[in-house]
Parts: sequence; C-alpha cells; structure tokens
Amino acid sequence: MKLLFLSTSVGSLGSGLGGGVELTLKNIALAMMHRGHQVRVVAPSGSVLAGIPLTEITGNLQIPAQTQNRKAPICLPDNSVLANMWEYARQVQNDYDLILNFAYDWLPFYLTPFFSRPVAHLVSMASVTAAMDRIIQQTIARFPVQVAFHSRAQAATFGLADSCRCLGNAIDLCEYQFCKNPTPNLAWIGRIAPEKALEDAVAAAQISGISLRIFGKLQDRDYWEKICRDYPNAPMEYVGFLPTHELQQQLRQCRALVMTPRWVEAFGNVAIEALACGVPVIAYRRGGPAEIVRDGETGFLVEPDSVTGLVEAIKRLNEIDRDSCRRQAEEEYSLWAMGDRTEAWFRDILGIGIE
Ligand code: HBI
Repeated sequence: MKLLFLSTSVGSLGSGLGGGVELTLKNIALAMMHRGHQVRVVAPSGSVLAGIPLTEITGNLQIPAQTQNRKAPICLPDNSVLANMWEYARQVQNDYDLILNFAYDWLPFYLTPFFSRPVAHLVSMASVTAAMDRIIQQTIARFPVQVAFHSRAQAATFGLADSCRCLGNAIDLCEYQFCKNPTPNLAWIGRIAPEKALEDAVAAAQISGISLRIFGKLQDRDYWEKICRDYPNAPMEYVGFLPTHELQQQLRQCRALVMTPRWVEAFGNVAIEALACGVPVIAYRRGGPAEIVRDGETGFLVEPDSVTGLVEAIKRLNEIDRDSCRRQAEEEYSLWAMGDRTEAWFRDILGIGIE
C-alpha cells in the first residue's frame, strides 16, 4: 500500500511538543515500512524523522486542544500549518491508497468526505472539547471503519466504546533492556501537572517508606512546589525529563512503576515502557492503563484515587514475576504486533482481504 500520514499540528516532529503521538506516528510508519508498504509523512517544518520520507509544511501551529475549555469554538490561526498540510494532501491524494490523520483537530475530520481517497483517523486523546466530540462522532457515523482509538476507555469518553476499533500502541522493544534484580525504588513517569496526580504516588511512597524516583517534564511549577510543601519528608527524588535510552536505564532498575492518572489517559505509553523492562505497573483502574495491566500477573489495578489501595499493592509486589511483564510487552506491544493491528485496519478500510 501507498500510505500518506499527516502528523499532529501542535509541534514539529522531534520537538517533544507532540507528546505521545510523535512516538506513535514513527512506530506505525516503521512497522508499515518493515512490511514493504510505502509511507510518506507530512509534518510541520522543522520536523525530523530519521529514515522515513518526510514532507515539511510551513505555517502557524494549532493551539493544544487540552488547554481549551469544553465549549471553545473551532479555531485556526492565520496561515494555519494544519490547513496547509491538508491542502498538500488534497493535491497529492491520487498518488496514495490511504491517508491517515494523527492530528486531534476539527479540520481533518471535517475534510474526510471531501477527499476522493479514504481518510482514516487515529484519535490521540480522550474527550476534551464539545466541538471535537461532535465532529468525531459525525465522522464515525458516516465512515464507521475509518476512525480508531488507542483504548476502549478513551473511546468511551466519546460515547463510542461499543463500536470502536482499538489499536493499543507500541514501542520499539529493542530499545528497552530487561532487568531481573531491581533496587527497592518506585518510579513515576509523566508530565508534572494536576491531571497526573503525582501527589498520590508521593503519599503512597511516604506511607510505604520506599523512595520514589520521578521522571518527566516539570510542566506546572506551582503544582510541583505545592507537593514539596505538602510532603516535606517524603522519600522522593525529581530526576528530570530523560530521552528514552536514559529513561529505560533508570526505569528498569525500579521495583515498580506507579501510575496515578486523575483523568482518562487515552493509552499510557509509560505502562508498556515499564513492562518492556520487566517492571510491574501499579495503576488506578482508570483509562488506558486499566486495559494494559494484567491485574495480579504483570502488576495491580487499584481503586481510582485510593492511596491506601496503592500502598496495599506495593506490599504485594513480590507476587509479580518480572519475566511475565516483559513477555506481555513482547506479545502485545511490539512494533510487529502493532503492525498486525494497523495493517488489518487498513485492509478493512480498503476492502482488501489477507493476500
Ligand atoms: N492539540 N489541537 C491539537 N492538535 C493536536 O494534534 C494535538 C493537541 N494536543 C496534544 C497532542 N496533539 C499530542 O500531544 C497527542 O500526543 C496527545
């Protein structure tokens, strides 16, 4: 197949502004190319994507949807990079079998029926604004096979859990080394912001008397400083934001990863990064992570917002076999497994069976 991927519109690829979707786009592109399909990625100028054909488009970036309130109107800046990317796609569409959109924006969904080639959408976040909810629901009603999510919990936030196609996600497993004998430390990974509820993990670490190593971008300084004031004696250490190679070197030495999302995570990439290192995951039973962790086998699922539940799970960690964590990552979250799911989706859209 000849595939055209249109990237997120909030930042150039490699800037980190695109968050998880940068990794998702790269991994799906690699998985498709490994299978002999042709891929071209269209992304904002300044993007970097080693080894993958790339067309850079100039223009002004979109406002991140999660900063908008639910009733926010649909907006595009003057000289919108998103509009310019879709004008390019319109011009070249006949050179491709399928166009795949990764942007969480109104325009690509609205344009779906205007294209002569099928436009598919991989939705990267849970419900954030009314305008996006409506256009996603309208698009899936009209093109039921062409919209996919990462998890059922994410689809459920749009009221679409029953009819949704879920792709999960994937990481390049050879970037993650397994560790059999860890230190006693716990890990927490994520943007330090209120919706990630770091304070719950800090409270659980303090009660358990186990050191918590914190990795990720310090997005909300006031929030971080409040945690430091509220838990002055907590056994915690802020390590910072590390690139994948260094992150997994630290993560794999930890006893477990603690995930405390206050909001519905569309998926939870850090959960599969931990499993790939053999690190059990203790997560609130909420959002994407609740569909990843095999409760009692590769980690524990805990009553949402219950610090006591986190503490109880931490006590039970010796029940988990670290080899089964790595095995789950290999079975479900490898590039190959994701390639199977994505290729099957594309074949369904194009109406071609297994050759
Ligand atoms: N907001 N408007 C808009 N468009 C996107 O493509 C977008 C976003 N916010 C976040 C985001 N993409 C990525 O960080 C996803 O990985 C969530």
